This record gives sequence, structure tokens and C-alpha cells, in this order.
Amino acid sequence: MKRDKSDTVQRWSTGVLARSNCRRRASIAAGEDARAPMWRLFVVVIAMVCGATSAMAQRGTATNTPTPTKPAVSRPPPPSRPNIVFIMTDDHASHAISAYGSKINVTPNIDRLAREGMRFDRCFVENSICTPSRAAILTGKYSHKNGTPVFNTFDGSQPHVAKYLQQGGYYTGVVGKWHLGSEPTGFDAYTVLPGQGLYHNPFFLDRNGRWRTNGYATDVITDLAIDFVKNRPTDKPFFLCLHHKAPHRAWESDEKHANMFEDVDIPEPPTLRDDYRTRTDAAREATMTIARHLNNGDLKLKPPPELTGTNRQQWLTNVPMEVTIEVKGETKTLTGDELLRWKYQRYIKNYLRCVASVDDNVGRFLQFLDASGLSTNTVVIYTSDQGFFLGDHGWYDKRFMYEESLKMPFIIRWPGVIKPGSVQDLMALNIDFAPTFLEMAGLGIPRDMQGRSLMPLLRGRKPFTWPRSFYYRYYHDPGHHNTRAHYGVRTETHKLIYFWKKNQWECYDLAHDPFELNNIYGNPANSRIVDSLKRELFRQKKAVDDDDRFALEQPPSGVDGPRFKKPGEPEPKEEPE
Ligand SMILES: [Ca+2]
Repeated sequence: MKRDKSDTVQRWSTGVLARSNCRRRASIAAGEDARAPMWRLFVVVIAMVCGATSAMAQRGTATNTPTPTKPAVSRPPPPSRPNIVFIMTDDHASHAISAYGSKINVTPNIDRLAREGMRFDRCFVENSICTPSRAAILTGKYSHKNGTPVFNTFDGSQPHVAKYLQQGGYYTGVVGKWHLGSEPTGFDAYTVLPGQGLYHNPFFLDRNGRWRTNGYATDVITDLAIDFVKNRPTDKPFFLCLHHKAPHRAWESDEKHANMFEDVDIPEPPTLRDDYRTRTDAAREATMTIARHLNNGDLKLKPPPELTGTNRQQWLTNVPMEVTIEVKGETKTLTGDELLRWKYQRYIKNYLRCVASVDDNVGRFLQFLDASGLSTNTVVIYTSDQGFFLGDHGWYDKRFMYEESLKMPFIIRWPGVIKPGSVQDLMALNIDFAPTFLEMAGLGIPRDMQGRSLMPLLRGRKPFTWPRSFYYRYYHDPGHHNTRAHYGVRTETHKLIYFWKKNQWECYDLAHDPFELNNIYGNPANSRIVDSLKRELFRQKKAVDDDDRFALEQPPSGVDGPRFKKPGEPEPKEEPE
């Protein structure tokens, strides 16, 4: 990880920097020039005086007293409000995007957005898992506030960004992956996949019920997005959530990309053989390794033809610990490290084939906007619901607070507002998206939203007092992949993680150990920084009003079981995955 000037700022300010409204106001007053030393001193002093209390006041959550929500429309809308297209994929890590310096693939169309807009290098998820991240993005609130900490059904009766935009005069729609269990609210039109959805010939749900179409999900979802724009009322701006299923497991490519990368070796990540030597128990206990947990189905191995029904299904979920392949006409049985190398190549190539289709379709949608004359007044965002381990630390999947899973790609183009080709190194969170969209639309930001608008950053400002650390919490334990529950804080230079059910800690010096291989917790030489990070962690936990309400008891899972359906409609016969 590169160090920059803001890392230096963090070194002398760890423990006092907050996501506080007071600081935002102070930064605006200061002219928002992060490189003016006198202003820096002045603003930090002001921030230290009013930081914590105003952070609580902004969130209105330091006590259990509900804070009234401001009306969504608090000022007259600007004369020409932009359309907003929010493209979100599922599990697309930023290190599989060439604009982020990927060493394993190229994504020319997503790169185009970065070239014409702004790339955020420090955008993070507050709970690195699909459904909770989606709920946080919609509501602008942490999981403990929006009631969706795991794969439980989202309560669609609560306010969220689509409702506010709809009430504020936007035509709103969502197409593709939804994965929140309940029927979408706040959208004038929706066509969504049930549950995880299928890659090939997917089912969809809309107001009229359930239907199926032929085609590949990424292509079909893009077609639906184009139809939404074509059929919209033209007397109002639109807000479109274009949500792809790809490149989520089970990484099924389309025919066009089926043979992509066939004759090349994809570079392995440097931590593929991480032995977790300095860590606590959690990393060793997680069941998401390339070596020991990818199954026959994940690896696209063909079941013996004589197997049918449940026997075939069982075979697909078995984990092969030796594989016989054919090389230049000769058979060879792979085990040990040879097998790990082979499994990594199978896994990453299928993942990247799904990404290639996403990139093609991003390009197709951008071309449609160009041809329709909509590009100039349409904000286009590309993101993913979280990051993903691409063999990093020996893993696939996400959930952990480690960097590859924690970082989200976030690229945004807004002609005339965002300077083309700009790069943002200040921190953003997924809960910041909703207030950003509201400010773009000229709407007020409800007081109970915990995120903050990114508009100052989009306008090229560098507020001194912008938050330089954030709070994270993952709950799903026991859950898939046996990932242990944890919460923590990440600053610009360090990360502290607490596995609360195990009472175990990890701490990483990100500036000197960017791959997080050396847990420095427990070393007396690091006691000062650890103590400082602990203070920051518990200060932030309190500031966001996390009272441990889901710490020991989670709501029942609901989004991968029965999906929402119309009264009287039968359950689908075919399960998505
Ligand atoms: Ca996801």
C-alpha cells in the first residue's frame, strides 16, 4: 500500500479524528485546502474541542431517544438535476479492475469511467457481506441501525434513499440483484432476481409476478436497464440501480468468454500460501480456502455420467484433494502445492470471465447513454457490494475486515462537476452513498443517516477534517464459511480487530505491512498505538450508537430461503443455487 500525505496527517492525529458534522462545517469554513499548515492546525484544534459531542449530535444516536427525521425536500431543487445510475456488482474486488492496477485482468470500460471521472482508492464497506451492505447502502446507516446485520429480510417500511428520491421528484427503478428478501419499496419500477438468481436463463420478479427469460444474467440485466431508461417519463430525472449478479459464486461464465485465459497463467497473489502464523484463531478456522474448500462444482469438474439426482449434487459439493488432468495427451494426478496452483487457476479464470462480461456490459450501457444524449447530465457510479479475496491469504469469499474484502471499488463520473481522471485518497464508506445521492438531487439529508455526503470530495475539495478512521462490524457467526464475528477500527495507517466471541485481538501496521501478515497486538513495543486504537474503536462504537444489540442473537436468515412473492404464487420449483 502506498503512503501519502494524508497518512502523515493521521500519524499525529490518531484517536481524535471523527466522522463528525462539526468537522465538516469547520472544513468548509477553512476553505478545504488540506495542504495549508496554518488552517490545518486551526481546524484540528476546533475539531478536538467539538468533535465527539457533535458526532453524536449529528447522528442523534448517543441516547435511545429517536431523532426526528428532517423532510427529504428541505430546499428548492436546482434547475437541472442529474440522472443517477448506480451500477453495483456482487463481489467484484477492486484488484480485479485495471483502473485500480489489477495484475490479473483488464477492464477497459470500467476504466473509461475512471478516466472520465473520479476513482476512490479508500472506499470501504462497514459490514463485508452482500445483504447487509445493500441495506446499509440504501439506508445510509450501519447494520445495527437498519436491522439487517446478516442474511435477514430487510424491513422495507423504513425510510431509505430511493424513497427520498422518489418523494423528491425522481423516477426510481432497480433491475437485477436485490437480495434483501422483502419486496422493493421506493421504486417506481423493479425487475429483480429472486434470491441469488441464476446466471443462465434467469427468473425475475416484478410487480406482475415471476417470469423467466433466456440469456445470460449480465446481458439480460443490462437490457432491462436500457429498457427502464427508454420507457421512463421524460419530465423528471431518474435514479436507476443497475445491480449485477456477477461475479458472485458459482462463477459461471457466458459462452463468449468461456475460453478466455485458456492458454495463460494468471499471476498468483503474494499471500496465496499465507500460514496465518501471527494471527488469532479466526483465520485458521475459516472454511473458505482455495486449497481445502473449493468443491467440484466450484472448480467446474464434470460429474461421472452415471451419477444422477442427489448423488450428482453430493458429488458436486465434494472437495477434491487430488485431481487427474490431461496434459499434452498424458494424464497426471495433482496433489499438494501442484493441486493448489491448479485450483487457483480454475477459480480465478472463471471469476475473471464473469468480470469480463460485466465490463462489456458496462461499455454497452455507456454507449447507450452516449447515443441517447444522456451522458452529460447523468451521474454514473461503478461499485461492488464489498471486496473479495482473489486467492489472497489463500481464500475466496469476503466477510473479514482484511483489506481485500474491506475495500470497495468506487468510481464515479459526473461531467461538468467531477474533474476527469481524478483520484481520491480520502476515506468513503458505503453508508455515504445515500446522502451523496440526496445532495446531488438537491434534497436534504435526514438527520438519522449516519453516512455523509461525498459531494465536497467530488468537487475536488480536500477537507482537513474529513474522517480518517471508521468503525466496522461483521456479525454472521455461526454462519457460512465459519467466519468469526468481529468488530474493529481502521485508520489510515493501522487496523485493530476484536473477535468478541473469542476475546481475541489483532492489530496491523498497514503502512509497513500492507498485506496484514504480522499481527502486532500483544507486543509491548506496540502498546501505545494499540491503546490509542482501542480508545478510537470504542469512541467510534459509541458515536454510531452500537449497543451490541445483535452481538449474540441474530435475526433469522430469510433472503436465501423463500423469496418475496405475490399472494397465492407458488414457490419456484428450481432453487437458484
Ligand atoms: Ca456480495
